[in-house]
Amino acid sequence: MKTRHFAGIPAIPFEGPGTDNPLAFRHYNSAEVIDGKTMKAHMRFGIAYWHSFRGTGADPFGPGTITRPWEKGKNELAVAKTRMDAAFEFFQKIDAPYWCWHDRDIAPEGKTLKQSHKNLDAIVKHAKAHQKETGIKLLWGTANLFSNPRYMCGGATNPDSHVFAYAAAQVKKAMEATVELGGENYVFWGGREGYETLLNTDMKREQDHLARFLHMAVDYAKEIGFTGQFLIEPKPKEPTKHQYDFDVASGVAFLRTYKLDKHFKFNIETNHATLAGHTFNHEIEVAAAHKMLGSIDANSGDMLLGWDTDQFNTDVKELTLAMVSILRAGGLGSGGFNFDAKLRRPSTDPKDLFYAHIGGMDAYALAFKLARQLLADGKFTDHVKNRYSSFDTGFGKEVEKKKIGFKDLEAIAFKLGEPKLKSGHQEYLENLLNTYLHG
Ligand code: XUL
Ligand code: CO
Repeated sequence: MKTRHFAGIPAIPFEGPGTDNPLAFRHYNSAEVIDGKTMKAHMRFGIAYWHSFRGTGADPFGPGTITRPWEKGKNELAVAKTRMDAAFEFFQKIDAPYWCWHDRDIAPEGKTLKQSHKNLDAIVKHAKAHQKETGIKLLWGTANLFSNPRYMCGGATNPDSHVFAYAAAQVKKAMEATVELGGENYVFWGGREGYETLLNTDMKREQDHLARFLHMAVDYAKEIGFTGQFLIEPKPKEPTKHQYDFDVASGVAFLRTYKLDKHFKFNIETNHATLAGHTFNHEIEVAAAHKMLGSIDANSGDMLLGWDTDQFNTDVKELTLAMVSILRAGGLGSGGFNFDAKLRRPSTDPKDLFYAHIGGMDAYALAFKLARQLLADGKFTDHVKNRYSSFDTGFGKEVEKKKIGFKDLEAIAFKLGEPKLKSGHQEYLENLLNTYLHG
């Protein structure tokens, strides 16, 4: 492994829970084999290029605080290449098998669309060489249809067909780049696909356009041989006041309405779930119920702030509950855990990038192990199964088998009289959960 950009920081070793080395894993042992698969293969961790290599710590009140030594020079393309060298050094040192990008994170936007395409081609070539050398793979690619002012009113939902065409050209190219780099998924997050006010918006027409756009992507995938999974990433708001892919449930309704459900699954992001007023594992359960659980954008929000803070998640309880739902659903398939998370503005030391990912990876690895144990013991599963057992036999079973209706049930209710209250035992279950987390 070449070490140049993070010279003072070694490849992060696994040292186990007893270590006091802050630059070591305590729970994520990438080589550990569980059920015939390494932890690396189970976890499928990905690094988000935009936060970890384009994030500067800038916020609406002040400029960036995080300056990296490779971010200098007039030739934007040359800087982009050096930045990518640093990124691959980091991916290797942190022992993550995947990375994820937006087109504009990895390559500078040119003065014309043609120039932007050319820049992307050059960078994709550079990335391909890095991937070959390191064995690091692309979890997913996506197009940034939200930063450039042309997309101020959306890409696929823009009222101007000219912008729609531009967005289509950009996604076409980003899909080609994803194929070129062997990407296993392609993501659509509609940051500005929504509206600010209905006074100027034809909502139905915009949603029709969005669906049309996604169908075009599906058609083009066939043309270029992209066999990866398409993913929708719901988020209720920010930057747009109301976004069309509000949450998983509204996403399912949208995809079904427009006959896109066979082609898409969900990329669920923790902080987007909480912004929608849901828990992370609620969103996972909704997607799993529809067999549409695709991938995870691993981060967390802040209970006291109402926006997308994109923090690294070290909440083992939240992650264990999420992992239980993911494992029960049969895993993520071609998806993975992508750290769509950024350093806090005052975290300016390159070591912070390592601490942040070590914490996130360790928390997920520990949650994975705890969830496996919890499921293997079967206590929660048995409890839930038992709670619904009156639907396993008798008239309950007939309800599920669609054999009886209101008249039969009225007769049964007359006969049985008032139902007895059956406790949900929530506090008992919360205590039981704590025994897994804290012994
Ligand atoms: C924004 C967000 C995006 C998507 C990719 O909240 O999550 O970074 O993950 O466009
Ligand atoms: Co995301």
